[in-house]
Amino acid sequence: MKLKTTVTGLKGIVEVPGDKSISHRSIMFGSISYGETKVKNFLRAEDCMSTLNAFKKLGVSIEDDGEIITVHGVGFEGLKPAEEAIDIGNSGTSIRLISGILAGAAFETTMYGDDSIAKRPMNRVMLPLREMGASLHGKNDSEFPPITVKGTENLQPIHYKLPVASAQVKSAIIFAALQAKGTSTIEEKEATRNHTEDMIRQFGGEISTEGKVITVSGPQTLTGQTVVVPGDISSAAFFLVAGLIVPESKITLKNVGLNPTRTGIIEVIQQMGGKISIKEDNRTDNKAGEITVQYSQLKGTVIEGDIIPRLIDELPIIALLATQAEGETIIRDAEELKVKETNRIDAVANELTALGADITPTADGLIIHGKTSLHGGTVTSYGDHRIGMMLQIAALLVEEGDVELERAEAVSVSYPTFFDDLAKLEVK
Ligand code: SPQ
Repeated sequence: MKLKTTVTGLKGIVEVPGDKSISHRSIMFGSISYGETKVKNFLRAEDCMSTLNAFKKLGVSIEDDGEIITVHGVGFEGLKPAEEAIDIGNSGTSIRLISGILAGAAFETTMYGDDSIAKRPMNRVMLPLREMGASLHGKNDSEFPPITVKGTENLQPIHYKLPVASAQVKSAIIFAALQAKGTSTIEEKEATRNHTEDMIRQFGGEISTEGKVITVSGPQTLTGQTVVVPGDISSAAFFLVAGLIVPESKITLKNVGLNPTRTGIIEVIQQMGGKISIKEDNRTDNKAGEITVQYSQLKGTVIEGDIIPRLIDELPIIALLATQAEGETIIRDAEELKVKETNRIDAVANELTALGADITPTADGLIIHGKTSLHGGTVTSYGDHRIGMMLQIAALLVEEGDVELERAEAVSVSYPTFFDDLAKLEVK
């Protein structure tokens, strides 16, 4: 696909679609609760549809009237064996969290996905879930999908120290712990997104967090709710950066989720001297608000430590931001980027270098020197939605030559209307 290039003065308002992490969990919590759950502003992107279709295969009735999704919850006990293996497409969140849910179901389920999913590590969830009594194995006894989960109605509680900072691993264990008889404790390496914990409380359950230790007792019974999904800050991030680096721009993002476990990018923008203002909307249950950014003179920074999980999915677009900042930006402690939809350290370094950036991959991050001007070329998303969207924002700065993006269709994994929303913004 030929990307839009040579843009100045991007202006307007974008309402980004619903949060991917919360949309997945709304279907999961709706299914394992009793009674009806209504989901408003559900993200109808490929990843979340994978979760929705997985629960249909597990015997849950789910309707979509085009506006509201209604999930007729069956409780953990009401899930039924799927007639065939479940395709979860490109979605790491689906395969890992559903493993935790199925750890308590006394039947066998196989889940598989695309070429990227076939390379995502699963030991991180398989080891603790086995310790709780479930049986899980990957392809040819490896840790890689397809994976088969055979749960047990006799799950044991666990005391587990997470070896990686991962909301997916934490959530898988929490879903299993909700079904185990007794109290489990989970110690995080660093605090990660807490949507699972928030939604347990919203659905009438109990869970407590003290520092990095989460305590949850089982078995618990949850009750269906209405979930209003806020806009996804990880999708908004592409327009935040576009507004900051395209000369003469001013963009407002409406209804963006502002859960503090997700807002690391806002702090980095402020640290780099970006012009950003936030108006919180106190009328909604989920913390959300309006964010406005303007073209800014930026300076390099260091991004490391406990902020990393709070912006992990934004690092590719933050790397582009850093190419337009004066001086050096160092990203450290981000080795988790290597096990996302693609190796995002290498993908970002290769593709931005191909467009003229000065960027060096390291074992746990990137070193970027700015400010650089970008030129045309042929680049690839590697089938990774966030790499594809980052490259389109990079292309906006290209004044000489075309930018051809291979595998552009990947953006539909999280943001099917991304190119349309960009096209709606006024340009000078
Ligand atoms: O679902 P998937 O494929 O893992 O998606 C990604 C993404 O960029 O959209 C990661 F590649 O988001 C993860 C995120 O990185 C979504 C997520 C969640 O909803 O719990 C948690 C993070 O993953 P992890 O492994 O750090 O827990």
